[in-house]
Amino acid sequence: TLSLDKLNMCMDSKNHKTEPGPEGELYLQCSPWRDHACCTANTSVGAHKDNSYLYNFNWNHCDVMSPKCKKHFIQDVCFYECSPNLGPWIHQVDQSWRKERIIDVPLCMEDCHDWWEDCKNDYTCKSNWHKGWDWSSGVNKCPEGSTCRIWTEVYPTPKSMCEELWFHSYLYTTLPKSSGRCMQLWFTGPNPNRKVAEYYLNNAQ
Ligand code: FOL
Repeated sequence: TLSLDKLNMCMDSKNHKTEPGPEGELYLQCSPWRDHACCTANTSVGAHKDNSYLYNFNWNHCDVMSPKCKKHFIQDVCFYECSPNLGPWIHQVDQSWRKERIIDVPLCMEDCHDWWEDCKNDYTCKSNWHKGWDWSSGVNKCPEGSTCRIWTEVYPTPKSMCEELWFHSYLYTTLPKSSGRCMQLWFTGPNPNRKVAEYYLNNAQ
C-alpha cells in the first residue's frame, strides 16, 4: 500500500529500505537507530568501511583521513542511511543514483562544530563532494586541475563545511541540541529527531 507519513518514512535513494522498522542489531556507530531504522544491518556495516559498497566513496582522496575526522563521516552516513525522520526535508531529484535527497536539514551546532574541529587538520581537493570527481578508477579521485588543500582553506568555517560538503543536505544553525529544534547526528538512547521533525512539519520553514 502507498502511504506517506512524513514523520515515519525512508527516502527513495540507493540503499534505503522502503519503510522504517526495527533491525535488532546495527553496527557500532549506527546502533542508536536499531529500534527504528531505514538502513539494514548490511548498510550499517558498509557505513564503517573505506571505499564501501554503499557508494564506493573514497574518504582518503587526499592524504589518509584521520580517524577522528572519519568518525564524523561514518556518523553522517549512519544518519543519512538510517534516519526515519527526514520526511520534512526530502525532495525529488533527477540523479542517476537516487530519486530523492535531503535539503537543508537543520543541524545542531555542536554536531557541525565538532565535525569541523576534528577535521580541520585534514586535506581535501573539493568543497562539494557530491559532484565532479574522477570516477575512472571505480572510486572517486581528485579531478584533474584540483589540488589537495588544508581543510580550513576549503572550508573556512563550520557552516561552510556543513552546508557545502553534501551540497546543502544540511542547514547550519546556531541551535544547541538542548533546543529540540535541530537534528542530531550524535545521540544515545531514544532518537530525539522525531520530535524535531514534527516541529518543522507543523511550523513550515
Ligand atoms: N550524507 C548526507 N548527509 N547527505 C548526502 O546526500 C549524502 N550522500 C552520500 C553520502 N553521505 C551523505 C553519497 N555520496 C556520488 C558522489 C557522492 C555520493 C554519492 C555519489 C557520485 O557518483 N558523484 C558523481 C555525480 C553523480 C550524479 O550526480 O549523477 C560525480 O560527479 O562525482
